[in-house]
Amino acid sequence: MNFHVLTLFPEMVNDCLHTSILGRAVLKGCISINTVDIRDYADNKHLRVDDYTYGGGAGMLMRAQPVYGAYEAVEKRIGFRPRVIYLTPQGRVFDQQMAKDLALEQDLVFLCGHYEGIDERVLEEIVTDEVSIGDYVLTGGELPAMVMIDAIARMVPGVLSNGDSARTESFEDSLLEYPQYSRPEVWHEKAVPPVLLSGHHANIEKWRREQAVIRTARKRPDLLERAVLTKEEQRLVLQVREEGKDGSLPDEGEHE
Ligand code: 6GU
Repeated sequence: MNFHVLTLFPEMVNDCLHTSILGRAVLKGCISINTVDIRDYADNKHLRVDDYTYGGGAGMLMRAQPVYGAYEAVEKRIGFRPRVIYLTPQGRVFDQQMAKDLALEQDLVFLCGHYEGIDERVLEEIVTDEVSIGDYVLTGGELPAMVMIDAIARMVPGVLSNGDSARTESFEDSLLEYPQYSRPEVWHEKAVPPVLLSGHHANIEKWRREQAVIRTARKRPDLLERAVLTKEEQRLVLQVREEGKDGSLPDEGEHE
């Protein structure tokens, strides 16, 4: 998978995305990160990328010309019109399903805006998807682009070393992940749940699934609308709802 990022801050994006797991994925050839400096495509001798807005009002806008130039450079390089994702709080809110779907593309272009936005006319010509990462306002599209690239890249085959770890965590089956423990067996007088030391794999799987259901019911009950639960699991959810009614915090351990 090739990620192309059109940005005024290529070093910010490059440094971040060549670190840790994504850096290793680049070295392995599973993904590539191609940052394109929009300023390199400005056609005026001062390399200006921003300008005032027609009609007045506060703030500057990114000019259409250098943004289009940066886009054309990518199109020429890959030889077809790719999906272009514009990062904006006005877009559809990003989620795990979108990350999975986008991971199937060969090339993805991320357009990072700054100032008060980008001239509408270039957006009309090149943007195929508008995406937000949540209901709050950021200063630019770089952080959202990096958030999306991280989430998408880890769904690309070969990026995660353990083939399983992409499947068995939070949001799989619309459930949060179960609690996990490592050594020592007792820490600050808290013991690891005994079932995890039993070596009985069927019981361990059953316990983990129950914990995932309980956690989701407690922390993110909204996710359960999309989860497929057995009758027994639905009873667990009802139990958690009852616990919450007296205003006390439910005890994590009581369903072991
Ligand atoms: Cl994608 N961009 C900006 N600038 N702010 C945001 C956002 C995106 N998503 C949430 N806030």
